[in-house]
Amino acid sequence: MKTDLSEKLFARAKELFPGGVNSPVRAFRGVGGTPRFFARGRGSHLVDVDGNEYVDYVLSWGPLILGHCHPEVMRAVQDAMKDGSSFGAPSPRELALAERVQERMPWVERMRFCSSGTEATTAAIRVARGFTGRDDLVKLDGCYHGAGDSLLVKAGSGVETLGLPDSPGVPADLARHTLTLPFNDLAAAELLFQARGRDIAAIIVEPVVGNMGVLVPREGYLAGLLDLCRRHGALLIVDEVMTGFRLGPGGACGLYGLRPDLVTFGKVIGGGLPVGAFGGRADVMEKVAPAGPVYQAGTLSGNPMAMAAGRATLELLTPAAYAKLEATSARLADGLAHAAAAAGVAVQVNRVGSMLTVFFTPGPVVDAATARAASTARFAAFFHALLERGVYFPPSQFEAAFLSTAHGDAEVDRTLAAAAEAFEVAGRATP
Ligand code: KE4
Repeated sequence: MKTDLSEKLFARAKELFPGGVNSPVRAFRGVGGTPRFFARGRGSHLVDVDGNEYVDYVLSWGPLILGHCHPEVMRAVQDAMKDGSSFGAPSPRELALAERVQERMPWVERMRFCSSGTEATTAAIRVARGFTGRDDLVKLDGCYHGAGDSLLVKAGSGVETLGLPDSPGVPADLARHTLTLPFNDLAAAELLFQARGRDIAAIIVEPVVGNMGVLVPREGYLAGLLDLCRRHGALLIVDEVMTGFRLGPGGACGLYGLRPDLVTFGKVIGGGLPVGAFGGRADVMEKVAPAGPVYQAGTLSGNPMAMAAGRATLELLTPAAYAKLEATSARLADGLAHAAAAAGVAVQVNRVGSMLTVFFTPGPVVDAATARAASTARFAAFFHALLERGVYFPPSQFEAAFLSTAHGDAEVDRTLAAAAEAFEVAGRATP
């Protein structure tokens, strides 16, 4: 596969950006080699600057649930742009998206739009601290909630991929207020709250973890965290930046019947344009300025173009769309498991809805510790063998692969054919 221009651009990019990228996970540090520079996307496919075409399972790390350049999303953005890209003032389009969120999640009584998932989670934590008057935050080992200072402690995603236990630059005085627990371990959470519950403002959790690879919550785990928060006067923040509107119209909260105090969104809610959001209980959200004293702000928050992209996306996510996503994702996951078995390679395929991860390990993967037991060397070999065959998986063992409504049988067939050979290649790599 010719990658001359990607290599040339990457060399130049390193003179402009740290590591040659504008977000660490893009640098292929978890798999080695040269990241592809992409020229365009259409539906389920990407084309790189050297003209190579791929079935795309990154989908901009989740936002493009309808695939690249969906005509109705593009039209909605173009129509909005004709009226103005941003006003820095209220506009009807922000109400239109908010109403579609509330149609799907009526318990989100108040919300605030911002421009990224990091802004949303950072703000939700500040609101929880302001509402409770407490400083401590509990996060789960391996969960990633964006690059906010309080959250770069045992985080997943790029932090895990780069093997950075915690990020320098976060003051120890702040980091000590972030307490970490193993995911899926309710007993550990009970013990922590018995010892420090009175100082804990909130737990923040990825309801289905995507940033350690996909980790599925045990039966009753999420409800147990909510009950624990209720009993100790803390708030539960469910981070649906990745799962929101992907796992169904009600996200993971809809799937698991959860009604948290606060929820955060990103990715799909913006349909590929920069949108984040946080919201939930009215009595909590009324603490947010200017209604209350907890400050949060953003120049481009709720900008009309992004609102239009988000609204068009949510409206196109019909029951039929979710049914197709589920059927295609199930077929891919089953096919991958069979292909690995046929190649004699031990893998675990964890999937919820249209997000999945192939872990190169024989044992079940239920938390960060068992995920870390997976062979990153075999994953890297698998990743590059797929890439060479025109299939673009996320470049890290500790990320989720995503499907869109634009992925169909042809894409799954092509992927499974490539995977059959890629598992053979991975099987020859030293674990
Ligand atoms: P952003 O600030 O990147 O929009 O959102 C942060 C965030 C918050 N919460 C969850 C559950 C997330 O998955 C994310 C971002 N996810 C990563 C992918 N694992 C974004 C990709 C990147 O960092 O470049």
